Amino acid sequence: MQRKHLRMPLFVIATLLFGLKTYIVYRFMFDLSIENAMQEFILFMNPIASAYLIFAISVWLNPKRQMKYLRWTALIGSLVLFANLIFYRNFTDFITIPVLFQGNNAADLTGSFLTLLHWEDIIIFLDVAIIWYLSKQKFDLSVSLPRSGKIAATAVTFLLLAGNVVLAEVERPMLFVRAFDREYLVKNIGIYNYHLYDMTMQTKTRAQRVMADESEISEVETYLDEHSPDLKGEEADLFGIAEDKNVIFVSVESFQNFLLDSEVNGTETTPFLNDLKESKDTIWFENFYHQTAQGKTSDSEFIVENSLYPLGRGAVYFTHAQNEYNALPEILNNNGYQTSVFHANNKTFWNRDVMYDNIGYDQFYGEQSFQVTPENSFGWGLEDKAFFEQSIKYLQSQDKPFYSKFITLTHHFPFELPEEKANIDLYDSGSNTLNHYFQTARYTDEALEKFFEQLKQSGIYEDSIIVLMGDHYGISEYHNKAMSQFLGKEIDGYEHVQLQRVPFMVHIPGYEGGEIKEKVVGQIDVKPTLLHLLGIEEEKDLTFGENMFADQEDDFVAFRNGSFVNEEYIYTDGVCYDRETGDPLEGEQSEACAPVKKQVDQELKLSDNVIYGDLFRFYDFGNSNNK
Ligand code: GP9
Ligand code: MN
Repeated sequence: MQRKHLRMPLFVIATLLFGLKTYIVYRFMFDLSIENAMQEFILFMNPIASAYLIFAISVWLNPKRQMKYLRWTALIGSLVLFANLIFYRNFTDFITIPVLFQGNNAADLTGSFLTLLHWEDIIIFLDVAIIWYLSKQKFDLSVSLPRSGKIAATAVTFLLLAGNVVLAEVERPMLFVRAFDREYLVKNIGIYNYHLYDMTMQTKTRAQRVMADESEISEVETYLDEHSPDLKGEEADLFGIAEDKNVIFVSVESFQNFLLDSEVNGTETTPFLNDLKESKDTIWFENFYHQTAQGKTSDSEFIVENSLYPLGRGAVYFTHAQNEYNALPEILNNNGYQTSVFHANNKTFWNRDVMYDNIGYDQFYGEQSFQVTPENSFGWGLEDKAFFEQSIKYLQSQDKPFYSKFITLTHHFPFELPEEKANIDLYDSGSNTLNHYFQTARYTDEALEKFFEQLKQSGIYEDSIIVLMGDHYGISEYHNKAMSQFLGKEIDGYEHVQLQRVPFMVHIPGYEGGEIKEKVVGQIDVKPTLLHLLGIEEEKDLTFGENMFADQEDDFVAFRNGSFVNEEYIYTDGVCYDRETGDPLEGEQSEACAPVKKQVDQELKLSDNVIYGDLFRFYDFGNSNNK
């Protein structure tokens, strides 16, 4: 084999090109926060280490196979990077294995997909084109090394990797333990090693169910006994106020609190909800937080139904739909309620058909139950106004009392609305998403107003309580710049957490005791709160949330990434803020969050154990539905 000495082997060229390209993409196309020179260096180094890891394996192959291996791995690696970038633009997050198996969702996302493509994405495939071209040339860029040379080339891989891991660990101690923070992982070890890590985690959690045993559920029980206030339901004033009434629960898509009382060019965004929250028949929790993670709407449903935390990776609705639960619909069924869900989307989206069946909903009115025409649909499908209107006849046919959950759809990313249906101007900022956000929010506000009127006309209103809840954020961190223009302030960690507040209103026709509650509460508290209002007292249940009407104020709202809010503090990204002033606490004071943080971590872990180990199968809820 004749080779010119000056020729650089293709695996080295590929390492440099691919590594550099990946660095450019991390640095300029993702929105990763780089705080110091060390982080910058790690970000630069890890793509080169990863690229070398992938390409250096080729030295063990014969020259022809080497070329084939290099061009295909470069292409596959680039596709992985590209898929993550698209996913990131939508969710400010990285792909996990469970998310990959949510194929139906990906297919339904085609409408949003085009808006997530940018012309500069071509960069991702430039090096592939070069590597492909070089690998096909007559001049030979392969290497044939003696065995010792092959071993040496491979040894360099381990050196680079070890260097990377050591630097990452110095920069972020316990990086691998705190895996829920995917951004840290990607920044420090790169997207490819992150995927390897994710695969290992996946295998580990699968094994967890097999390994789980009964003693683990006692641990959860003991923790909940120790940390729940000893408060009998009847002691709080609203116990049973909605007894025997129908419950209409509306999960309002992507609705954040900052929409309430906001204006665009002098026009109110949500006139109906603004009035509703002040109504004498409404109790509005103004400090109510969503606690969802990768499973978005389905996570919010899961939290509300089970008072358990969602998972840090994937959507529980997909990953653990067959588990044993003691969910709200099952409990309501046992108490004489008919239970149903209304949502005008494909029934399999988020694996809802499977999960709903498992947790006991009697009916699911999906897309097939509605008349969807070109006139009454756009974006994600049937528009909210038609959705509510067409649902009334089904509601009337329910046996009373009933519990019906409605999930709206129009106010969903990318928040686009036909011009003639928009009754408020577009906002004007650098973010197209935020600019549109107000128009669809206004549309959904109008749809809710009409829904209330229809409920009144059909005679359902008087015998029902109506609960409205925002499912999760609609404007991700990716739009912080535009958000800070809108709010007129910088979005730091504190503001980011505060932006996770979503509407939670309990409307009780004829109540007249309406008020605005300041208490810090979250989605995890919804299940015990609804049961309290309905006067249902479960002898045995395991819930991480608490009745929002109870007086105790030592509780916290934990987020999936380990951040939390309680009455005094907001903790996020390692900073403890004074909740009142928004100031970060310094010196010794900054330790104030530590004890709560410890409990938050413990609680998230116990909830995970319940899900991964399917631990409720070992617990007797004293309920005929449970096996
Ligand atoms: C889909 C709808 C939206 O059916 O609930 O889901 P999301 O993308 O918000 O999780
Ligand atoms: Mn949603």
